[in-house]
Amino acid sequence: MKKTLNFLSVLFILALAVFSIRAQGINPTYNLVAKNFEFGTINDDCDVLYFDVYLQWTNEGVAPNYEYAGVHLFWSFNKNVLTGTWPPAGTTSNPDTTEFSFKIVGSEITNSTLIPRSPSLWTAVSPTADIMRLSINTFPGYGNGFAVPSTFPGIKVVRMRLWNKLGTFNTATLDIAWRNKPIVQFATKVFAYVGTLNTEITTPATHTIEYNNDPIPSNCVYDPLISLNLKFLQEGLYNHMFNLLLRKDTVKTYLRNATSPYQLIDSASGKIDSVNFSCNFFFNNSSNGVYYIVVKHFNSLETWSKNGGENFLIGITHNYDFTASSSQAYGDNLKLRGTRYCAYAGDITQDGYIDGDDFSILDNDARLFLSGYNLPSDLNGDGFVDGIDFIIGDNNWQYITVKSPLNTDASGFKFRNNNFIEP
Ligand SMILES: [Ca+2]
Ligand SMILES: [Ca+2]
Repeated sequence: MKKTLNFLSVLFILALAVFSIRAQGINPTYNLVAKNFEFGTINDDCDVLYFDVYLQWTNEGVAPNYEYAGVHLFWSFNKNVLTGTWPPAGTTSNPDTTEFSFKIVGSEITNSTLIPRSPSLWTAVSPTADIMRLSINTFPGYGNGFAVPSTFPGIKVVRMRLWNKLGTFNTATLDIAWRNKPIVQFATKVFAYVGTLNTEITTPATHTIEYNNDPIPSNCVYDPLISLNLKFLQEGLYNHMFNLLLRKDTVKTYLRNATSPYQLIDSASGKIDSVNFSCNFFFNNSSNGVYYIVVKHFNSLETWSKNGGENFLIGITHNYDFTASSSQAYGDNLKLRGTRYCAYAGDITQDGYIDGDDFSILDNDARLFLSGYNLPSDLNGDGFVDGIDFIIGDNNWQYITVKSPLNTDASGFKFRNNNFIEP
């Protein structure tokens, strides 16, 4: 029996050894993906395109590991999206000329000597194509590469930025594609340490690009036409002793025509910063015009900008500060806290009135000791409905209403639907 066991043990150890030698010889497989294509603005609308390159190990449990050795990345693309003189100056490394910029602007690879290098643009031959290129970095040597993760989406090898410095991209399709084998010259290659050997493991079939190839700058044509830097405070969330907002809450901002019937033109959402009380809003569906700015927050009173509206121009950031003076709001409809003006707290029902209906909800929730995140009756945003919220709402329960040019009397006071102002 003992002999048999020993014999079985030897067999088992041999089998393990053979398996481990074989496993060490198995190449890792991977996905190489270019994605998250996004347009942005540096000097002109839509003059810059960003995208990420991710590498993910895909045969965990088959290959023992994927130790990164390097990647050499090439894409063909349509140079006609760019407006400068082609080819750009320099052929091997031209990340930043007066007309073009193709740069690495981010990476999750912590060892910078492993990030691909020398981004450049030029025209390749055999076959001819206009290309973007990232060169492989120095191979680190076995044991010095990092483990490529198998969890989605893998590691961000680089975030790239293609900037057309002369202005908005030309309208054309980008036609970006991996330049792959069997092309010999300037083809994408992927290397790993297999066992201890630096091994090329390139499999073009797993190189993909997640991009809707509409003529560019398709998702940027309307983005951003009008931008608004808004300063706004919610009375409930604002602690004037510490000059801070207790929470960064989402507010929704609307543009409405400044003339009757004050048609709704556009909307945008954003979070008010708890320290500088500001947020940038981008309106994609507006043209030049005079608009009222209307701000809504889920338990504050809807607040309109001052009488007459604001003049908005495409491409120019409009600044508006509701906190500086009560006169910044239509009908001076702001409440002073410390030295700053805030939107009234307490329109829990969001009907445009702070009144008994809201008070009842607060009263009821306080009796139930309600707690939680984003409760409409939690006016100060501390997670509890209690006496503090009553104090904040104090004095607001008697007829604070939205003031706007809509449904109002001459002072902008909002009527109920029956035009009756409750006592
Ligand atoms: Ca209400
Ligand atoms: Ca509270």
